[in-house]
Amino acid sequence: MRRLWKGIFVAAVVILASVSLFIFLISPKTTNNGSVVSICSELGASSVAKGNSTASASSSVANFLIVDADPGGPYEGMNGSAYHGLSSWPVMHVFKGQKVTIRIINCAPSEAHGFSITHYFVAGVAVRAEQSYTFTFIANTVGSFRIFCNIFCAIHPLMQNGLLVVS
Ligand SMILES: [Cu+2]
Repeated sequence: MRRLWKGIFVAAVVILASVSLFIFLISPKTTNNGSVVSICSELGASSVAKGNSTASASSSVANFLIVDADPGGPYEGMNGSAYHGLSSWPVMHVFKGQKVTIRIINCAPSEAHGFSITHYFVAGVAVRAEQSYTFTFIANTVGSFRIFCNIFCAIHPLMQNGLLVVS
């Protein structure tokens, strides 16, 4: 009788493993290289967009992701700036000479959001709903530079107090 139960157990494990493998093989592979909409839908379960990040001092590059989102979600504002009152958010700390790449994705379904950095990205960009924009610069000036939305939007006051720190 014990051998019978053991056989059933082994068979169950094999069937479960096969089904899991099958589901894994047929399911679509989604990565952060996918469309903005798919990235936005994954964000709720990940910690990809932290508000404050410091680049690795030993690296020549610094990469950041900015998520714009409308009221309701954990990323409301810029990386959740709506939930941080008057404190600077997000804060990106890089080191002089690093090649900084910032990718902005706008998860808002219908509203454009802007992105600008004093000194480094004065012209700024308006990122349309469900679009992304990536730009790169060399952080060759030391200092603190404000990051803010440069176009009017419904949550404009909540997107005025980001910071780029170059040291
Ligand atoms: Cu705005």
